[in-house]
Amino acid sequence: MRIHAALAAAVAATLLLTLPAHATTRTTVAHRAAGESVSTTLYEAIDALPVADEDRTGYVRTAFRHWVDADKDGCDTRKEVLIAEATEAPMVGAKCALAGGEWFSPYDDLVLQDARLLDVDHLVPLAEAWDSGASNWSAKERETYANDLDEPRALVAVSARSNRSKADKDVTDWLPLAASYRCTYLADWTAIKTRWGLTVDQAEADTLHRLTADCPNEPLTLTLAR
Ligand SMILES: [Ca+2]
Ligand SMILES: [Ca+2]
Repeated sequence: MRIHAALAAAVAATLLLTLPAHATTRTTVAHRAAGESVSTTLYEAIDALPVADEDRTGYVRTAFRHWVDADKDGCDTRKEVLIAEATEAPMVGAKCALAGGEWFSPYDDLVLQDARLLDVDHLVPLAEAWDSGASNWSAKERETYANDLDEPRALVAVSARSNRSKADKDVTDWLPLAASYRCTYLADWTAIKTRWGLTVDQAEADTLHRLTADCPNEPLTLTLAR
C-alpha cells in the first residue's frame, strides 16, 4: 500500500511538473525554425506567446495578397477551403464555380447550402496579424499567411454573417456564438499565433488565460511557418 501511495504521489508530482496550470513565468520559443514541429499543450503554448503592445500603423488589407491560386488549378484559396471543408461536396464547374454542396459553420452552428452564404475567415485576422508581427514581414510572407492552406486551422469556412460580426476583432472582443466551439477556437487561435511567431497584447493574453481555464489542457501540435 505504501509503495502504491508513494507511486501515486510521484505520478501526481510528475503530472504537476509536466502539466502546470498556467505558469507564472513566461517561456519563449527560443529557437524557431520554419518547418519545425512543436508538440506542447494548450496552457504551455499560451504561456509561451510573447506579450507585446500592438500597432496598426500602416495597415492596409492589400498588404496581404490573398485568395491566390498557388497550385494553379483554377481554384483560389477561398474556393480551396470551401471545397475542403464542405460536409457535402459541391459541384466544381468552369473557373471553379461552385454549385450545390453543404457546409457547417462552426462559429454559429449553422448548416448552409449555398457557397455564397459563406466567407472564408482568417482565424487570426489579417489586421490582427499585422498588429502583432506581420508588419515586419516581407510581402511574400504575408501572402503565404493569407493563403495558409498548409495549416487547416488557419482558414475556416463560416457563415458570412458570423465572419462580418467578427471582422478584425481578437479574442478579447469577439468569440464565436456557439459556446461549445469556444475552446476549440481559443486553441486554434493559440496554434496560429504560435505557428507564425505572432505576439499577443496584454488584454489578449489575459483573455486566453481566463477563458481557457475552463477548457481541457489538450495537446497542441503544430508546424512553425517562420
Ligand atoms: Ca488552387
Ligand atoms: Ca490582439
